[in-house]
Amino acid sequence: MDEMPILIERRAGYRIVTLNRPQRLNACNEAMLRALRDALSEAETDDGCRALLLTGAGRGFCAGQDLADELAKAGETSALGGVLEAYYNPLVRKLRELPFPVVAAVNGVAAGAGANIALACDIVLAARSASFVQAFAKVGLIPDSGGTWFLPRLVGSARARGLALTAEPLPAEKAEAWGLIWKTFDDGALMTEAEKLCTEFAAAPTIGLALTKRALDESWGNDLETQLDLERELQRQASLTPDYAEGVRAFMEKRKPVFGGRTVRAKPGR
Ligand code: T3D
Repeated sequence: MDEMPILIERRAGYRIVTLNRPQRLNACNEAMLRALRDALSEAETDDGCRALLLTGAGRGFCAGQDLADELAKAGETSALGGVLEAYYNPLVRKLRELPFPVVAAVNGVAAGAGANIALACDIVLAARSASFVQAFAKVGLIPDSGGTWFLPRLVGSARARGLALTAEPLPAEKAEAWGLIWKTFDDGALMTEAEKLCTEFAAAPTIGLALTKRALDESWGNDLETQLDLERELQRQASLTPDYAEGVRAFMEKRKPVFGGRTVRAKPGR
């Protein structure tokens, strides 16, 4: 029987999703893409899930599309557009929209769509031995899965073009120095640090974090006036959550706040 293409571990307040085709550096075949889609949807509908950790089994994070899979067949002009429409684009959208932080723990090479799936996560942590490769140029494709959107925004035009046009691997520490990712850790410490962060997120004011994700994402398309209006509206929503009341109360009482997360609902508008 085939191995499960992804593994899901349920922890207190968060889930770990592990891409699990280590013999192919966790390259995505159709079964994996479907399983990943279902895992994200399940996490979204579980109010007890307040963070998600995405990582890879073995020595790689994800080598992008499995080039040996039916999905990658060349020669049919509409085929790859259809694959993006059916799988990769919804995946990237979902990662951005999930109502809690998504942490990528990039344990090894992240190539092609695998690199850009990592960049679609809210926080990218990487092992010192990991690297990011916009491998598309080597096989005659363009960076997809949001690559052409994330790269220039994260590292600027010159570096985005260099990475995309040469497919040169970017080592994790340089990726951190360039602002492509959040932090790098020694290989042996990566998962401990990633889980520590998810544990913190699992006790955080989740609705406030979800609204923060939205404000940051929408800022790319907004001028300052529009963004100020958006901040006013989202802050109004945040201030109506019991977690805001608890945060202020806990501060005044000089104690640690106990946030309800996603199970708390905003009071009616005012
Ligand atoms: O449908 C569509 O195609 C549209 C969507 C496209 C999105 C994309 O992601 S296109 C880009 C696809 N990915 C790539 O082009 C990356 C291909 N892989 C590599 O360039 C290298 O493997 C790496 C730079 C990632 C790592 O190199 P290295 O030397 O550490 O490992 P390796 O020996 O190349 O790979 C190990 C094994 O994994 C090897 O299998 P083997 O020889 O031991 O049986 C290799 O063939 C396999 N593998 C790695 N990447 C893929 C793969 N098999 C299938 N597809 C892969 N993408």
